[in-house]
This record gives sequence, structure tokens and C-alpha cells, in this order.
Amino acid sequence: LCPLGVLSLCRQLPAWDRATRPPPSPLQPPGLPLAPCRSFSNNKIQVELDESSGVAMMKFKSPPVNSLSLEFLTEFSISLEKLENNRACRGVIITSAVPKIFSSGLDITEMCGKSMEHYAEFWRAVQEMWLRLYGSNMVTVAAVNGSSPAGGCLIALSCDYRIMAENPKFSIGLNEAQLGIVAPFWFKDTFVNVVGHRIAERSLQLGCLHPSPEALKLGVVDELVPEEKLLEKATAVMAQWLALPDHARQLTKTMMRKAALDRLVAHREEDIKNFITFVSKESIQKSLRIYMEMLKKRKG
Ligand code: CO8
Repeated sequence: LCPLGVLSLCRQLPAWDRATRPPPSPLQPPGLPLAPCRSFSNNKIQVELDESSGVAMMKFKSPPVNSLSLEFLTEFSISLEKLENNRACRGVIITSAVPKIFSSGLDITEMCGKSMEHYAEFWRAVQEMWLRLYGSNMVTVAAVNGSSPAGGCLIALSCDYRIMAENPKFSIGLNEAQLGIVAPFWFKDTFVNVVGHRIAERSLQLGCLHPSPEALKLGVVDELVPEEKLLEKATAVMAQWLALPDHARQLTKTMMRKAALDRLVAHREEDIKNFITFVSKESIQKSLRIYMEMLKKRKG
């Protein structure tokens, strides 16, 4: 019955077959069963599960900008896995506890001046995070309460629904081209699946960061609401999605996302090699260093 090849890779049980016990987590020490989670938190992420509604609130809390370091990505994947394996959880709202920032995307320092082994480990963690989030059986709603460039945008795009604070100072987009780097094919696939080919092509080539009203117009986000109403709205949207029987919604999600997920699964090792080759080039290292300096200067 399981049509989603990636599920076995993510070690997830399809939710329509959760009667059986989930296999041990690859991220969990062997022999330790996953503890039921109501609330849990780590250095980077805080999660509160409301068991009566089946909805978890996941808040990124890694100041100053929720950058996606190796540690952050690992904690994110573990948190998603815990929720996925908890039968009481049917949906997750993802937001930020850091004012004005949803996530600043991949931590650029993880891609500068590090060893090949580090790049491989880092990139595998980026892939793992996306496979888990994009392939999740849960309803996923992004409550984007701040700026959300590149990898931050990918997280929002990977959810089922995106609501953004209507502050035009907050922007969202896959701006990799502005850094002199190229968004990987699965970032692109995720973007195309949300906004369509033409909008994605233009936005990717120009490395656009869209202020929230433009993001709404282009379909990068589904709705804008005043910031103070964001979580209330996300909760209401979640209730709407959860009103449907899980199995029908999950199979439909699988049908829509399977091709993109399978494509990365089939090319995972090749994608890691490509990343290492690309990011190790002196020209790319130089672009990233210049970009980091620009961020620091802009501050001063
Ligand atoms: N990684 C690491 N450090 C970061 C990042 C980041 N992505 N973003 C910001 N920082 C650091 C800043 O350098 C600064 O450090 P310090 O305090 O030491 O000077 C600190 O965080 C705070 O940053 P700001 O002062 O800029 O904070 P603001 O609130 O003014 O602005 C923003 C926040 C809007 C998020 C702004 O920091 C920004 O635009 N950051 C850059 C975002 C960005 O371009 N991210 C892209 C990352 S690349 C990616 O996600 C995908 C790459 C996939 C392809 C790979 C192929 C090679």
C-alpha cells in the first residue's frame, strides 16, 4: 500500500498504517523507544503538542537569525521525527521565536573554509531535513513571522500552507543567485511545485527576495495577516485541514509530492558530491566570504 519510496528512507511509517510500532529512529540511540512527547525543547527548537487537537507548535529559537547550522538541522529533523512517530500528533505549525526573522537560511559559516567531510555531513543534514518535512504525513503550516531567505524559504515552501505576517519589511525567496551560488534542483522543484515554472524561473535567476505583499501576489505564500493574528490564523487553517480524514489527505499529498521526493532519493549521493565540488571551488568560497563581509558591513 505504501506508494512513497522515500518513506522507507525517512524511516517513517505511512500514517495510514500507524497501527504497527514505528521502527527505531536512525537518530535515536538503538534500544531506546521514542518517548511520547507533549512538550520538548533543545538548544534550537521548542515544541509544544496540544494532545486534544493533535496540533504541535514548533518554534525556532536560535538567535540572532535562526540560521540552519548542522546542529539546528539535526535538531529540526529529530523534532519532526518525534512528532511524526507520535500518534497523538496530526499537524505541526512552524514559526519563529526570534523577532522579525523566520530563518536566515543555511548557516553560511558551515559552507566556508570547512573540510570535505564536514560539507558532506552538512549537506546530508540539509537533505534529511527536507525529506522529512516535504514527505511528512502531518499537516504542516508555516507561520512566517519574519524574513525568510533561501533555506528559510525552502522550509516554508515545504509546508502544506504558508501564512505570512503582512509587514512589507519581511521578505521571502530563494535568493541563492545573489550569493553567487545555485539553488539545488530539489529547492527548485519545491519552488516550481508551489508557484509554477515561469514565476520560479524568473525569481530564481534574479535571486529575488519578495516583500510579503509581492510574495502573496506571486503565490509564494498563501495568505497575509497582521502579525499579532498569525498564530490564531495558522491554528484556524490547521483545523480546516485536519477536518478531513487523514488517510485521504495523506495519500493525496503523497501523490502530489512523490516525484520530487523520489528524485532526490535517487540522486542523493550524487547531490552530495555535487555540493562538495561546488562549494569547495575557490570562486564560490570567495563569493560566500564577500557576502558574509557585506552582511557585517551593512550592519555597521
Ligand atoms: N548564515 C550565517 N550567519 C548569518 C546568516 C546566515 N545565513 N544570516 C545572518 N547571519 C549573521 C550575520 O552575519 C550577523 O552576524 P554578526 O552579528 O556576527 O555580524 C548576524 O547573523 C545578524 O545578522 P544581521 O545583522 O544581518 O541581522 P538583520 O536582522 O539585520 O537581518 C537577515 C537578518 C535579513 C536574515 C540578514 O541577516 C540576511 O539577509 N542574511 C543572509 C540571508 C541569506 O542570504 N541566506 C542564504 C543562505 S544560503 C542558503 O540558505 C541555501 C544555499 C543552498 C545552495 C548551496 C549550494 C552551494
